[in-house]
Order: sequence, then structure tokens, then C-alpha cells
Amino acid sequence: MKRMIVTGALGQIGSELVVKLREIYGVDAVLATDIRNTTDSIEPFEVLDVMDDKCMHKLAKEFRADTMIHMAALLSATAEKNPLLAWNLNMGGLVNALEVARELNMQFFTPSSIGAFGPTTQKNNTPQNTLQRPTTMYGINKVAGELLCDYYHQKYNLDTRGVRFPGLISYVTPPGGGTTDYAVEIYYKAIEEGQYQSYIAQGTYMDMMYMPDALQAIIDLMEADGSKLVHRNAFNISAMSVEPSELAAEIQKHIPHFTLSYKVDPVRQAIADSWPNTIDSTAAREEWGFTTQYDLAKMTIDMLEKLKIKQQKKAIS
Ligand code: AKB
Repeated sequence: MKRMIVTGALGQIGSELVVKLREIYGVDAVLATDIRNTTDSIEPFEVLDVMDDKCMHKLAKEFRADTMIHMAALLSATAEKNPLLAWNLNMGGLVNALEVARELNMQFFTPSSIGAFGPTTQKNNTPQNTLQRPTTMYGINKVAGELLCDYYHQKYNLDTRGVRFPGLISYVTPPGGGTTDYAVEIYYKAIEEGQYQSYIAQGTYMDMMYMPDALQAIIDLMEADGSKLVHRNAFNISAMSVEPSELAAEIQKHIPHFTLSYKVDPVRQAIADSWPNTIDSTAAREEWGFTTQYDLAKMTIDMLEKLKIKQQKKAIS
């Protein structure tokens, strides 16, 4: 029976992951933690700053957690605004979480990202094992994190696991401070205003995935037979590679009057340009059966449907 502690539980992935984990393992088996407090009733919940290693250790021990899901981190665009904070939080939080997992002998998950690649990486069908020289602070954190998780596995036999997430698209909690966020915003604006101004230029391809597939990937990897995992901490995973006008064209199939314009943000565009167009998920498919349910068409139908319902509810309340 798994008992889990989740950091960053109010974030884009964390907020949906906690719900999904509780459906599978039981409400009382998943302790949600975040630096922010919440008035939502998501008990069991505790306020936790991941820089506070003592508090993290105490919460994990008292909860008798055997699994650490470490999600708390600054995303790429925010990290570029405050690189030193990103280094301290992303690396300090990860080291604390790894140490608590080592001390309490817990299974460990933390995500890496397509941001772990850089401009000198092979751009198309980026291999699992390849050159990684990212030019962003976020990417530097992710590469260091991948290596650190490998190190804890090799040195301490800690059961560390992870994936390189692409941009994640969801109708539940909006992302904050990412480069791929445009691919979420475009759906919100399509429903609310019938138009969207993209900060990412036409023709800029990046990998994306719908949130239900991302959550299932975490669960499948954590449940996988550890003896079959060769890569462990940084599996490439992706569901689709898209650029802004392709997303717009798909939305127009359902909202014909929707229009897309561009006002490129040089900072986020430079980050996007340094990332792959498409990554190769073969290792994840072979080693733990990674698969996805949603392509662009299916995701767009679901996103628009769910956002319309959300908008209607908002209008009533
Ligand atoms: C970001 O854009 O920073 C994230 C990511 C791809 O890691 N969504």
C-alpha cells in the first residue's frame, strides 16, 4: 500500500495529480503540500516550503510516506526572470526532497523537461541519450536534476524515476511562467474572446501532451518493474509536436470565427527556439509501456468542451 507526499500540490500538475492519486490509492494515502495555503478542502494538506528540509522530513515521517512526488519548481520563463532564485529553489528543493527520500527510504519521482535540451541538441526526433547543453537556467536545473537523481540511485540505491515532460495542456489549473503556456492560453481565449495573440511565432514546433496522459505516465512509470528501467530519471515522453497555427486550425474546426495573431515575446521565443521540435519517446515505450490516449484533435474537442462548461458555471455563480 503506497503512502505518498506530493510537493507543489497546488501547481499545474500537482493539483490534478493529487486528485488522480487519491482515486487510485485512497484519499488518506496522499499528503498534498504546497508553499501556498488553500481554502479548498483538499485534506490531508500541509503548508511546506521545499527549502525547509526539517519540515519536509517531519511531514514525510509523520505521514509514514513511502513515496515522494516532488513537483515544486519554477518554470522556464519565470526562472529566466530570476535565475538565482530558480537555482536555489529548483536545486535546493530537489536536494532536500532526495535527502528526505534517502533518509526514509522512499520511492522518488520528479519531472525533468524538454527544457533539458539546448540549441546544439538534435532538433528533430531528439534521441533519449544525446547532447544536452541548455542555455536557460531552467534547463541547467533540469540537467543537473536528472544527473542528481541518477546519482542517488547509483550511490544509495534510491528508487528514483522521472520523465522529460513536454508542454502540458489542461483545463483545470492554468500553468504559470512556462514557455509552452501559450498552448493552454489559446484554448481559454478561444472560448472567452474568439481570438488569441500568440507570444510564440508561427512555425515554432514544440512537443505537447494533454494532462490526463501526463498523469497516467507518472503512475505507469512509478508502478513499472524497476528491474526493466534503464534510463530511470529522464524518459523522453511526448504526445504531439505542434506550432501555434496548427492549434488555431484545430480550434477553428469547432469555433470557425476564431482568429490567431502574433506578438512575439523575444525571451520566450528564444527559449522555445532552443528546445527540440520533436522528441523520440521510444525508450519510455519499450521500458515501461508509455502510451497516450490524446492526439491534437481529441484533446481539442475535450479542452473546448470542458472550458465551455467551466465558463457556464462561472457565469451562473
Ligand atoms: C515550460 O514551458 O517551462 C514547461 C516545460 C516544457 O518544462 N511547460
